[in-house]
Amino acid sequence: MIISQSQIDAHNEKGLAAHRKRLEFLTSEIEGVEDIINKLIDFQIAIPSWALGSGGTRFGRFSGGGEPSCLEEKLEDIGLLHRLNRSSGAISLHIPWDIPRDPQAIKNLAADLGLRFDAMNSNTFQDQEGQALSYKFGSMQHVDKAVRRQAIEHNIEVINYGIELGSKSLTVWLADGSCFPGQLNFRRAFNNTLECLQEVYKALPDDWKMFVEYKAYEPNFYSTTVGDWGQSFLYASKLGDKAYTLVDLGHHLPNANIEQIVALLLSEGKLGGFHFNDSKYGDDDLTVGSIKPYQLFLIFNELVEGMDARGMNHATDLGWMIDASHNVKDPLEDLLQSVEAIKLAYAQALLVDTKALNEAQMSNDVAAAQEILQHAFRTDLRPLVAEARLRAGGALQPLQLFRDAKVRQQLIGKRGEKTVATGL
Ligand code: AOS
Ligand code: ZN
Ligand code: ZN
Ligand code: ZN
Repeated sequence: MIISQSQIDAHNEKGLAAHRKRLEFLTSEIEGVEDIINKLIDFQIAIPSWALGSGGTRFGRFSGGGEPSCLEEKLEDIGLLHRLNRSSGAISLHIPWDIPRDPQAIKNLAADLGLRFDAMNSNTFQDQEGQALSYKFGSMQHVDKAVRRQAIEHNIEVINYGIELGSKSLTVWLADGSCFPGQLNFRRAFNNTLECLQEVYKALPDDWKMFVEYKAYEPNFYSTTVGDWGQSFLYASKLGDKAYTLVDLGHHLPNANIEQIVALLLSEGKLGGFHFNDSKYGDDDLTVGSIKPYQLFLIFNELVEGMDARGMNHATDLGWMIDASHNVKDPLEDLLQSVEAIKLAYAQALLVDTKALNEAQMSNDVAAAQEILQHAFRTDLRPLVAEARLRAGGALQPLQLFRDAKVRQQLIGKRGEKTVATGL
C-alpha cells in the first residue's frame, strides 16, 4: 500500500488544530455549513484513464516516470487519489486503450479500491493496428457505408465491455468533420452520423445513457460534425430519452457563455454530464480552475439552481468527469488539484443565496445580483472541502501528503523511470 490509513491519520493529526480554527471561523460566518459538507462528501468525480500519464503534444512527450502501463495500474492510481481525497471514486475507461482482459478480476480490483465504472469512451478518431478500414475521412459521417458500419460495431463493442464492468453510460466523441470548404456535404455528414448513432443507441441497455460530446474544432479545422451544443442537442433529441449532451468545457469557441448553455440544456432535460478541464485558448485540457475559476463557479451556480428546480440529485443525476491531459505536471498532482477545484466551485455554488438572488432578479437589482454571486465566490470555503474529506476518511491536504509520502518516487521504484501510459 503506497499510502496507508495510518499515514493519512498522522498527516491529519498534524494539521488538525489549524484546520479546526479555520473551520470554526467559517462556521461562525456563514449558514448551512452541515448541508454543504454532506453534499460535498457525496460528490464524486470520475477520473479518465487517459489522464494518468503525461500527455503529449504533437511536438513531444516527456514522461515523468512511474506511469501506469496497464488497466490494473490505472485503477491503482485512481484508488490512490481516492484514498487521499475520497472524491475520485470512479474511473472513465477508453476502448481500445483499456480493454479489460479479465473483466471479473478488474471488477474485483475496482471494488477493493472503492471505485465504480463511469462512462465508457469509444475511439473512432484513430486507426488501430489491424483495423480493416481507415477513419482518415471520418467515422460515422463517412461516405463509405462499410466505414460507418465499422464505427457502429466498435461502439457496440464498447457498450458490451461496459456491461461486463457495470458501467451505465457511453460517451461518443467524434473527430468527424472537414478541413476544407467543399470537402463534405454537411447534410449528408449529419444524416450519416445520425443513422450510425441510432444504430448504437439501439444497442444501449435500458438503464444506460448515451452522451453525445461536441467540440468546436480540432482535429478538423473547417467543420466538425458534432460541433456545438446545438448539433449535439439535435442528435440527442432525435435519438431519444437515453441520449444527452455532454459538455466539455474546452470545446467552445472563445468567450462562449458556457453557464448559459448548461442552464438551457438542463432545463430541457438534455444535459448529461461534463468533461471538466480549463483552457486559455482552445481544448487546452489544463487543470480545472487554473485559468477561469469564476466561470467554473458560474457553471456550478447554474447546475445547483437548475438541478434543485428539477428535483435532481447532485451526486448521481449527471456524469461528472474530468478530461485533462498534462505535459508539465505530475498527472496525479494535477488530478488532485482538479478535483479540489471542482469541489470548491460546487461548495461556493451551494453557498449562493438563491432566494436573495431571485429577489434581486425579479426587481432588476443588477448590482445586488452581482454582489450575491461574488460574495459566494469570494468566500474561502477550502476549510469546508477539507472537512468533508476528513469526515470521509481522506487527507486534510491531499497534495501535501502525496508529496510527503513521496508517492511518485515510490511509483517510479515499482514501475520504472521510462514508462508510457496508453492514452493521448
Ligand atoms: C476530445 O477532444 C474529447 O475531449 C474527448 O472527450 C476525449 O478527450 C477523448 O475521448 C479521450 O480520448
Ligand atoms: Zn472531452
Ligand atoms: Zn477538453
Ligand atoms: Zn477535448
